[in-house]
Amino acid sequence: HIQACLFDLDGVLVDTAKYHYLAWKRLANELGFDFTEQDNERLKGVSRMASLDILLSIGRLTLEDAKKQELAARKNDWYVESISRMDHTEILPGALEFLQACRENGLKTALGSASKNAMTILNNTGLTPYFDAIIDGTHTSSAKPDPEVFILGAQELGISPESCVVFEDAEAGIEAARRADMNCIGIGSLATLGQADFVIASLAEMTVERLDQLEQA
Ligand code: G16
Ligand code: MG
Repeated sequence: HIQACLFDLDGVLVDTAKYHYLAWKRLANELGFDFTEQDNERLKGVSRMASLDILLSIGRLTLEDAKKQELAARKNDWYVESISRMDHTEILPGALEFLQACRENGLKTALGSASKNAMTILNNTGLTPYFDAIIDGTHTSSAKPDPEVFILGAQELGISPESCVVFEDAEAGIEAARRADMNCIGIGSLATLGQADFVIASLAEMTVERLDQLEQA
C-alpha cells in the first residue's frame, strides 16, 4: 500500500530545465562551441559537475579541475539569477493540486532533487510547505542514478521503500528509484521512461486513486 510520494523537482514540479539550458549554452558559447536543446536532454537529472563533463565532451575540451570548478560556478551564478525571478506561476500543471490531494489523503510527501538550488526554487514558487521532507543536492554524496536521495527521503519520512512511489522525468531518476526498491511513475514520454511502472505526460493526469494501479502491477 502506497504511503508516501517522493517528487523530483526539475521536470516534475517546475520547468527549470530551460534555465539550466540557457546558462549552459551561454557557457558553451563563451568556450567557443554550440550547445543545442537536444544536447541539453543529456543533462536532465544529472548533477552539476557531471553536466559540465558532458558539456565539455561535446566541445571536445579537457580542462583542469580548478578551471572546471570556476566554469561550474560561473554557470551557477547565471542560473541562480534566473531562478531568483521565479514565482508560483512556474509550477507545472497539476503539481500543486496533486501535492494537496496527497496531503488531504494522509500520504507523506518528500522532495528528492539533485539540485543544490532546490530551496530557492521551492521558496520562490511557494512549494516549501507542501513537503514533510526535503532532500536535495546539498544532502547527498552520490548523484542519481545512485538511490541515495530517495533512500534518505523515505528514511526521513519513516516509510519503507516498497510503500513509496517516486515521480521522475529523467532516466537516471527512474533508475535511482528502482535501485531504492521503490515504485516509480514516469513524467514525460514512454520512449525514454519505459523502466517506470507507468508513464504520464504531467501531474495533471495524476490522482490519488491512480496510485492503486501500482498495487496491481
Ligand atoms: C536538477 C536538474 C539537472 C541539474 C541538477 C543539479 O535535478 O535536472 O539538470 O544539473 O538538478 O542542479 P544544480 O546545479 O542547481 O545543483 P532534479 O533532480 O531536480 O531533476
Ligand atoms: Mg528531473
